[in-house]
Amino acid sequence: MPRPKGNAVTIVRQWQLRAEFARRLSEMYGREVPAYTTLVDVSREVNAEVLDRSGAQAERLGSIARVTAERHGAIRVGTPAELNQVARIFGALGMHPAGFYDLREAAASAVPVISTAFRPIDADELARNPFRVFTSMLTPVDPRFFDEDLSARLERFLASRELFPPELIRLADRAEHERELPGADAERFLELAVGSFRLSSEPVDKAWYEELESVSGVAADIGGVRSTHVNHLTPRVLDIDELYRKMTARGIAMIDTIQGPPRWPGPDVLLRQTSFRALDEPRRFRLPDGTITTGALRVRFGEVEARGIALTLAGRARYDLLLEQVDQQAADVSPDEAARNVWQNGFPATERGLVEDGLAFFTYHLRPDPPRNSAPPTSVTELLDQGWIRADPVVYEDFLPRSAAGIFQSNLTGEGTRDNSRAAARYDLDWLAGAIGRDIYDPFALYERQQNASIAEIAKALDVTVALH
Ligand code: OOG
Ligand code: NI
Repeated sequence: MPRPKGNAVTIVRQWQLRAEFARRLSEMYGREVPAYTTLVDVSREVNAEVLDRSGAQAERLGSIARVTAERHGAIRVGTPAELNQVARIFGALGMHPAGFYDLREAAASAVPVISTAFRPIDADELARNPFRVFTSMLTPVDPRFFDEDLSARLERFLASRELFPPELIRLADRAEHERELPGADAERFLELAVGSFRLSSEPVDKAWYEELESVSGVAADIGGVRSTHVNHLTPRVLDIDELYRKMTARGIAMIDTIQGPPRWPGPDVLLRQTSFRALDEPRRFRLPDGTITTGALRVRFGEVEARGIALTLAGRARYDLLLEQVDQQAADVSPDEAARNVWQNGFPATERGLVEDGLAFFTYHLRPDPPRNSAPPTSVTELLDQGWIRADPVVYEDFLPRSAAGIFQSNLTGEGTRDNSRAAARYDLDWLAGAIGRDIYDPFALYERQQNASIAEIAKALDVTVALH
C-alpha cells in the first residue's frame, strides 16, 4: 500500500485494497500450506521460460505482470446470510458476483453446493488486479443429501455461528459506498478480512464432523466447524502441461488429469486447471467426553490454471459438445488421444476461425497503418482481412462447472452419499441473487459488452456501420 507522506492521510482505493488483500491472503496461505509456495515458485519459473521461448506471443492473453500477480481463491460458506456478508466484503474490494454454478448437478458424487464467483468486471479494473474468488454455499435443505433431522440440526448449527465480525462488515460497507478507505481503516479492514479466512485452531467437534463427512466431505468442511477458511489459492501459469511435469518431478502428487480443454495446436480457450492432492493438516478435535485430541484433516489443496480466450454462447455449446464426444471416444482410445482427435475435427484451429464462426470474444482495434485509397468495408471479418483492424482476444475470467466439480471430487476422500430418487431442492440464479441481495452478472453479457464497445469505437472512427460478419 502507498506510504503516507508527511501528515497527509493516505487514501486507499478499492483496487489497492483488492491487490493488498490478495497479496496478504497469499502470504498467509503460503504459511499454512507450504506446498502452495512451491506451486507459486514453479509457476513463476514456467512463466519465465515461456516468456523466453515465445516473446511477445506469451503476453497475448495478459501482461506478464498481470499473470504473475494473478490468483483466484476458493471459499465455502453455509447460509444465505453468510454469503450476503461475503458479498459485502468483496464489494468493498470492487469484486462483484458473476455466474451461477450448480455443482450438485455437475458432480456425480456428493458435492451439495451452489456457487458464484466474485471478481472485478471492468476491463481497466481487471488490468489493475484481476483477483477473483470462487464462492460456494452449502445446500442443507436438499433431501438428496440431508435427511430432515440432519438438515434441521445443520441449519441450527450454521445459524449459531459468526464468520465475520460486525466491525469488518461495517468497514466493508463503508469501503463499498465510498470506493476507498483512509489508511488506518484500510489497515484494520484488511487485518479483519484476511483473519476471517485463516484456518482456525479451535477444536473440531469430532462426532459432528464425522456425521457430516459420511454425507459429504464438502458438507463437513463447511458445516462441521464454526469458522471458514481459504480452501485454495490458484496461481496462473502459461504452460500448465510443463507445470504438471515439473511438480510431479518434485515429488508432489498431482490429481490424475488437467481439467478443461486439451493441449492442442489451436488457440487456448476457456480454462485448464489441475491441482495437487489435498494434504494432511494437523487439527484439534473434541471427543464426546470433552477430551481434546490431535489428528489431521485433509481438505485443502493447491490448484493451478492456464487461462484462454472467452467463448461466446455458441462457442461454449461447442465446447460442451466436444467434451461429450471425448467421453464417448475415450472408451476406445486414451483420453488424450480422444481429446486431440475430437478437437482437431470439431474446433477452429486459428483465432481467425473463431472470429469467423462467432465462437469467441475479441476486442477490435484500428491498426495504425490502414489501407490507403479505399473505402473501409463494413464487416469485422473484412476489416480484419483487409488490414484495417486487429483482434485482441478477451481472456476468460470465469470458471467451468464440470472442471470445478472435478476439482472438488478429486480431492474428497470418500464419495459421500446421495439419494437421487429424491427431488432436488430448487436453487437457481435468481434465488442466489436474492440471497446475496444484489444482481449476479452474466459473464457472457460482460464479454459481449466489451466486444461491442470496441466495434462501436471503430464504427465511429471510420464513420461506417460495422457488423460482426
Ligand atoms: C471450489 C472448487 C472450484 C475452480 O477453480 O474451479 C474451483 C472449492 O473447492 O471450494 O475452485
Ligand atoms: Ni479453484
